Formats: sequence, C-alpha cells, structure tokens
Amino acid sequence: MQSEVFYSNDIAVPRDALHSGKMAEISNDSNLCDQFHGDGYLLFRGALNRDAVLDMREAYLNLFDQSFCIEGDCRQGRYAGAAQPALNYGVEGHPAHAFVRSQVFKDFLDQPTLKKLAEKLLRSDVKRVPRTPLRHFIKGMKMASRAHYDRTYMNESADTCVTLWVPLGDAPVAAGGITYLEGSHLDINMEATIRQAGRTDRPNDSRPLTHDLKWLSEATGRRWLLADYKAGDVVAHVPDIVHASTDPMIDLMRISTDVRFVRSDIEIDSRWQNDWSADDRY
Ligand SMILES: O=C(O)CCC(=O)C(=O)O
Repeated sequence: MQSEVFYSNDIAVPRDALHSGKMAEISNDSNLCDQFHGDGYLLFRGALNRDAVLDMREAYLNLFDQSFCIEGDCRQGRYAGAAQPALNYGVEGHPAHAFVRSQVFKDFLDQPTLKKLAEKLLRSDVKRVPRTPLRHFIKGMKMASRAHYDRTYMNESADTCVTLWVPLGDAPVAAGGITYLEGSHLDINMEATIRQAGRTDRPNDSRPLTHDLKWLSEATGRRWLLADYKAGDVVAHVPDIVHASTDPMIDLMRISTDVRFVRSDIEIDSRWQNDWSADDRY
C-alpha cells in the first residue's frame, strides 16, 4: 500500500493531489523532444540492460566490507546495518571515490545507449562531461538531495546540456529517488521564490536551494513528481528544472549516478572537467 507521505530531508510531504503526482511515462505517439522540453524531464523505462546496471551496483558494493549488505548480497544491495567506512562519503579513500575512477564505471558511462539518448534530445553530436557524481543513500540518514537546479552548478541551458539520472538498481520512492517540481523549468519566478524565503538549512550556500520540499510545493503551487524506478530506467532532465530526492526509508540502498552530456561544439564548464570527488565543492 502506498504511504500517505514521502520524506525528504526528514520533512514529510503529503502524497496528496496538491503536493505530489506521478511522473509522466512516454506515450507511443509522443514526440520525444517536444515531451522532454515541455515537461523538463523524460523517463525512459528499461533503456539499459538490467543485468549490466546490476553489475555496476555489485561492483561498487563489492568495494565495501562483506558485512555491509544483507546476506553479503552486493547485487541486491540491502543495507545490513553494519558500520560504514570511517571516511566521509566520496572523498579519496572512500569506495565511491575509487569507483567513479574505475574503468568498469567509465565503460558503463560510455556505452552507446546513453550517448544516443543525449544526441536525440539535444539534436546534436554530444560529448560526455567527465565529472560524474555517484550518489549512495542509506536508510536512517534522514537526508536527500535538496531542491535545486543544475544551471547554478553548471553554466548550461536546455539547448546545450542534458543530465541522465541513472539508478544503479531498483529505486522505489521509499528507497530514495529523484523527484521533479512540475513545470518549474518554465517558472521565471522560481529562483526569486527560493531566495526570498531563505528557507534553507545551508544558509552559507549562495546558490538557490532548499531542504524543505513541502514548503516549496506550497509556495509555488507545484507538485513533486515521483516514480518507482527500476534498474535499467534512465531519466533525462533539463538544467532548469528543480529537482531533489526522497529519503531512504527501506533496507534497499539507493545508488545512482548523474551522467551529463553537452553539445560537442561547446566547451565543458571548467568545474566539470575532472572526475568527481565529494569534496571538490562544485
Ligand atoms: O540523485 C540525487 O539525489 C540527485 C542528484 C542531483 O540532483 C544532481 O546531481 O544534480
């Protein structure tokens, strides 16, 4: 049964018609580019080979201690409640830092399917942006990605850049997954609204963001769009759409990556030219 709320950064957001809705699926007769630019996102179900995606999940979780996953099953990847690495997430020495630099991960990113999706949506030749964050959320963290849009982190527009959000494993809403604020990429007041209220748990960050998804939904009259993702799904989004993620509430760990492509004729933003590290502060 569906829960009556979802959580993000430990704040309950009602799953009612005012605050949330379902992400659109691709309809057979839709023009992909029109739907992508109209909605600001596009959910491709089963775009990637499920086994190849689970291979990535397994390869990453194999870098942890055997006791990390329930029954030592790194392919399924349910959190066993064991101690986590002493190091901060994603810094040098942490498995996520090593994994994004591994050849197996880079080969996964360079598979033709991802590039072809990006080419279709940007209607251009594209190149992959080297900096590719790995996200890993575990039950009990009570935290998720804050509401933000990519344009403030990367100097690009919907004509030059697309983000492909790739869950490395099944990611139902309760495991934590990406969620989009409906129509926010078309709202010229969005940045002012977020800034004006100053409703952020990161007051020293000058970028427009908020941890409070319930407040943002009510302040803008917009709904958070949710989906239960499966390994193999890919979601594309434009740099202007406000997105965030839901808190992990179940054993199944949420692992995902954000693969970005830009038109091949533009220079990649200097902040995005090297491998991701959680402390690179971009
Ligand atoms: O996976 C997530 O929690 C969101 C990641 C994201 O929004 C980003 O990297 O820009």
